[in-house]
Amino acid sequence: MQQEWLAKIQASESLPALDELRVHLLGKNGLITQQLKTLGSLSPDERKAKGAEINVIKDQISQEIEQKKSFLEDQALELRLSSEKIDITLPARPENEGKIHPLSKVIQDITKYFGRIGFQIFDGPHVESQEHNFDALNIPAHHPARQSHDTFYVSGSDNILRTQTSPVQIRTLRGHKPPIRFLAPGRVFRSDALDATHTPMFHQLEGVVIEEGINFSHLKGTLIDFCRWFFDDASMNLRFRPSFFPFTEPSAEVDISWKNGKWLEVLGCGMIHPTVLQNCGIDPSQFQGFAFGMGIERLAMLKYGMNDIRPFYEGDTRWLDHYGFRSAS
Ligand code: 2NM
Repeated sequence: MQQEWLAKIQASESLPALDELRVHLLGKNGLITQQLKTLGSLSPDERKAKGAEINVIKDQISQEIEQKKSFLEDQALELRLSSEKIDITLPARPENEGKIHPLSKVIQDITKYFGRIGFQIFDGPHVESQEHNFDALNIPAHHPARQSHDTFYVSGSDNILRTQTSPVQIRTLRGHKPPIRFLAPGRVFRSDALDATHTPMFHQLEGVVIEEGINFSHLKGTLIDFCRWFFDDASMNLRFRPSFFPFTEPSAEVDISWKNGKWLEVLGCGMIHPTVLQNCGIDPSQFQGFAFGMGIERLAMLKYGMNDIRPFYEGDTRWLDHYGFRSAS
């Protein structure tokens, strides 16, 4: 019988068939189990001899079943592996792919450039105190920028929506000892006229360098090289035009010479006013610095040839599909 069952185990062709055999032989009511049950009626000597004999057979059958089982399992796996393989040379099905928004792309590019030359990035709240947004920046109470037609006031408090990202500079400079270089990109809010180039919320990116011995040539070199990199034109001409900001002295606006030979303003900058440094606990006789600021939407529109700012915030995926970018690079 033992030879007969071993042959059947060998011959079984599937895991369920093998399991059926196992139950038939070794299960609760299996043939071998039944044989073991007959031992009770034998004399002690016979029981010992027969018991040993049956157990040897049982072990052999069990072992044989286990071996066959792992053989059949391997076979099943091989079959799956060969039947489920895919042809990776087939072209991918067209999928809807998300795009990087032009604002994100411009911020990524600018932070990449300045990141390489040691600038950190800082952030701050959109709802600000007037002290951070105006007073500390040397913008006095009577200054036009402070009048309500420009500024959004938060009702029930003296707070406002920040009109520029410079309050981030104030917070950062009060919390960190110079030397320091950093950028503050983010949303700003102004109650402007609504048209193709103005919305009540837009994005700015400002940068600050404060170190011992920083002067206007550092500012010029940095911003000229940045503009040439950003607009991908190594021989681009730039013009620094004298200007005024309450928080910088001297101040300048930077124009780039555009395709049609026209000058286009792209950023504002200047040497940080000693009063602003003092307001942040920095001694202007030891540390000097420059700062600059630019409008992200304006840069994006110039670089990518767009003429309307409003679709930036409409969330129309057809627009994003056209103007968006495939990945951060
Ligand atoms: C600009 C133009 C010129 C500026 C100044 C500062 C601070 F806080 F450091 F004084 N932050 N940003 C600045 C200077 C911004 O934007 C057109």
